[in-house]
Amino acid sequence: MGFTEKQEALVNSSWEAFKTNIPKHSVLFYTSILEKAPAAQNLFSFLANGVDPNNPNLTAHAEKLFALTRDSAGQLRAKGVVVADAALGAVHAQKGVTDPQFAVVKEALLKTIKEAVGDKWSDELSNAWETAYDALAIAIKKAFA
Ligand code: HEM
Ligand code: ISQ
Repeated sequence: MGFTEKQEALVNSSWEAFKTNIPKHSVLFYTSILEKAPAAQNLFSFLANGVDPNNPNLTAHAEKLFALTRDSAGQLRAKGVVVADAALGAVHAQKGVTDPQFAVVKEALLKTIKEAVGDKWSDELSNAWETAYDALAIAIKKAFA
């Protein structure tokens, strides 16, 4: 079975939960990434001063990544496939982003969603985000060529 309406609804409702406190959730997101991949601090200009929730650049980048993953769930449900902007592929190709880095960001995203939704968390919810993220990551990597 393809990506279902229910999965899309789970992603959309938890995206709303994420948005209720973007600074807080962004801190967990970046902290989780840096725990597993300390070198990521040098990749992102907006982490130069550490994980500062008052840095609007930091929260805007996190919000963008979550928003694109949420859009990816919508594309999956509507069309069964995710297409990424060529520009998105180009940025990551230029930075030489690797599969292990995609995995680190995914784990941090799932952990953050878990915090954001609290007792609404379920395996089904987590799987829906994971599926949307994986499809988006594949789309970004395709644009690498
Ligand atoms: C830039 C999204 C995965 C590293 C960007 C940008 C977007 C984006 C939209 C453009 C600038 C911005 O608005 O942030 C995504 C999405 C991902 C993903 C949706 C996963 C599905 C990764 C991974 C890494 C990475 C795994 C490596 C750890 C970067 C870097 C930039 C960037 C270094 C340039 C940042 C800068 O301008 O300082 N990404 N990204 N991205 N991304 Fe990603
Ligand atoms: C990857 N690409 C763009 C923005 C990001 C923000 C936080 C973590 C990873 C990211």
